[in-house]
Amino acid sequence: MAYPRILTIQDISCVGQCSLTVALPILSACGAETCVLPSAVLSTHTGGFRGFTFRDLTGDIPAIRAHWEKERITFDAIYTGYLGSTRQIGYVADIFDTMLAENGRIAVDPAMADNGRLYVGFDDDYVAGMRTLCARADVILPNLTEACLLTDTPYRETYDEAFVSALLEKLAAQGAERVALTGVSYTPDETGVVICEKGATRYYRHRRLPRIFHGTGDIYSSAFVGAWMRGNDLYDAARIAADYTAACIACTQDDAAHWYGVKFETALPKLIRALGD
Ligand code: PXL
Repeated sequence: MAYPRILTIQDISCVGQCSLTVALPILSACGAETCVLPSAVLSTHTGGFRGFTFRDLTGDIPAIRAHWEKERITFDAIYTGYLGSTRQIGYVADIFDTMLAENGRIAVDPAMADNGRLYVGFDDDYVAGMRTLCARADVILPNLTEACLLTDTPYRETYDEAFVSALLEKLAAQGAERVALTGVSYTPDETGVVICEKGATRYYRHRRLPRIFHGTGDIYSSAFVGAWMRGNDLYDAARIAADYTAACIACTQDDAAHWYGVKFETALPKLIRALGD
């Protein structure tokens, strides 16, 4: 689509290079009109900072949605990430029901866990709510931990292709027929994304960089949605997003002081070049 209007729903972590502070610039760089619905405002993200503030914006959402409906605003895509509460998930489902343009697309990044653990503040009810949202999406963008939680599968550090296939089958049975599963690594030097579309899977693998950074899932998902809405198929969107995320890590990994996120801004020209005209 030439100039899609995308709504992204996720938090504002004022400091930390994740969620809306990366989604907005990345989607804009992909050439999309980007509208935002902040799910919560935090002073920083929750991964490594102590004493962060958290203002849940769940209560504001119905009036915002109602105003948009009155103005007859619709979106070509709705892309959700980290949400403010379990109750908010129901409001996001209302937005799916009422604010999507004809043939509009839904992308859900369950953004609730990594490295085998739920993020601080989330619980089983949130996971159950996220399951219902994923069932409604045209594509979901979980990492391996989130896919395990969504399917009630014990998380494993080491696994094989059969384990990943079983996860994808369970997700499909729960209604998620298109999945870009991130952080899938069968060898120590490589990692990648498995793209599953109605039972057919493809693997895009790339070099694994030595440091793990916060916010890279959001960077990946934002670039994925931006590339997908420009007309790339799921595999090409995953490839473009994975290469961009790796470039963001590469330009940050030697700076020990920059521990809380990646310098995604400096790699934006690479993303724009990869997208082409
Ligand atoms: O990157 C995911 C994310 C988004 N928003 C907040 C977070 C996290 C991960 O910890 O804490 C507030």
